[in-house]
Amino acid sequence: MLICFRAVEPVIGSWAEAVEQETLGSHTEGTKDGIKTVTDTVSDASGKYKVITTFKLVTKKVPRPVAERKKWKKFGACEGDVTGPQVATTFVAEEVQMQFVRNRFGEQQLDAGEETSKTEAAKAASVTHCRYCKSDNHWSVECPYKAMYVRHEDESGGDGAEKDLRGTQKLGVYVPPGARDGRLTAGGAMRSEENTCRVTNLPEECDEQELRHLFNQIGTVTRVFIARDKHTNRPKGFAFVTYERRDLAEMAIQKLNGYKMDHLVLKVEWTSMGLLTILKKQRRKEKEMRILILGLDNAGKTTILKKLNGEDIDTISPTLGFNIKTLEYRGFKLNVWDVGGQRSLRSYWRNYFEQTDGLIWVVDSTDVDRLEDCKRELGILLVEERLAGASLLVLANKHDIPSAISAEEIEKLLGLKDLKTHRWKVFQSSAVTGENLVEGISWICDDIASRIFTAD
Ligand SMILES: Nc1nc2c(ncn2[C@@H]2O[C@H](COP(=O)(O)OP(=O)(O)O)[C@@H](O)[C@H]2O)c(=O)[nH]1
Ligand SMILES: [Mg+2]
Repeated sequence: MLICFRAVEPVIGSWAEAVEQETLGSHTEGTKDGIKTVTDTVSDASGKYKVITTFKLVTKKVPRPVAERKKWKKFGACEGDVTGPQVATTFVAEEVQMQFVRNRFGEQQLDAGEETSKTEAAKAASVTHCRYCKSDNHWSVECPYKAMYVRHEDESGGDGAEKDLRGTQKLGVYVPPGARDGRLTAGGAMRSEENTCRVTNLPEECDEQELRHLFNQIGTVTRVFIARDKHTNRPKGFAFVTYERRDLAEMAIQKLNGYKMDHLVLKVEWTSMGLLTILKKQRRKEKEMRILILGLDNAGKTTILKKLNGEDIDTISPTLGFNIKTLEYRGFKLNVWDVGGQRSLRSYWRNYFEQTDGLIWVVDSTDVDRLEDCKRELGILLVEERLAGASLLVLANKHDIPSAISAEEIEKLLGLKDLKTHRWKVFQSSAVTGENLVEGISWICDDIASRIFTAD
């Protein structure tokens, strides 16, 4: 590797200049004590002069393919040159460290993020997906509920599907797995999560029979399920107990929560991860929307997001990376990304455009001086192909401040009237008072839903 450390006048700033001046006369090279001296005679309009360039020769180990590459035969204008880099056309500068903006899941990352937002981002970027309980934070093999699902799959196997509730053959009629083999009671409540309580802190020695016996003292138990390790088959310390009726489960929670079993104290509570929850969750997933909050820095994006999320808005510092929040609204799951708006971060915005259903553009209604900047940045976004069709909610924010200009004026100044490529609406808002935040979100949800979800 060659490192140039001195150039004698006239200074050749780059290899391009060197090539330009290459109407060279004589050219000599010599190496002494690890220093290579190249002497060229250059002629240009101002006359003829000598350029002496000295190089310190440094030997550096490189991977074999790189070394091999240096031996490749040259082509084109350099066809006659010897192999390896030529001083006239090669300028070795400092090494450039490459930083990848995608992680191993293919998700984009931002190097300027705060540590906390990085963790949040990492969480959000995680695509670990369990095919049993659909949770995002573990793989299928590690699913704590796997045994339960495997059992359901087993139970639903065979010809159960063709039998009706009384167990008789009834071909061509679909019977849900939960209702096969006569497992459904009259009220259809056997599997209902509503009648199920979760028992944790269960001693390892406790088996189904013992647990059923204990819980049967309250009322008829229709199902007991103890979670077991799939390799060792040892109990994992929690179980689900389903009663015939909800009031029995409620009573069990009252009576048996805190019950001493062997050396442990049982915890009995409503289940939060029953099948029904999972099914509901699954269905909700279909109602997921991805919304991006953008705007110039200081517009109030982070404050809006915090306010919507019911968080304290007194401690807000400029967003260096991004905040990701998941909000639940009217059965919709909104994945909202708040990306820093500083000029230096704007080029990163495009990393977040993928699969964006809606864009919330936040404007500081008191910052009239930057409205032109604001209009330009919005204009850049609206021609972005990946944002095509995204619903646009413009929040004319900080409306609680008397100097704020009206939403109509902002609409005019941003030139929204001519916008035909996106469905849009402007709301005057305040992240401090909460004015119109819910109304704005409601509008964007409806607008997105009308485009992307088919009727239930
Ligand atoms: N009065 C008032 N101040 C606001 C409002 N929204 C945000 N702010 C303040 O404006 C500053 C910038 O807010 P921030 O959420 O960090 O803006 P971001 O850069 O767009 O995320 C903070 O000091 C907020 O308290 C608002 O609606 N009214
Ligand atoms: Mg912010």
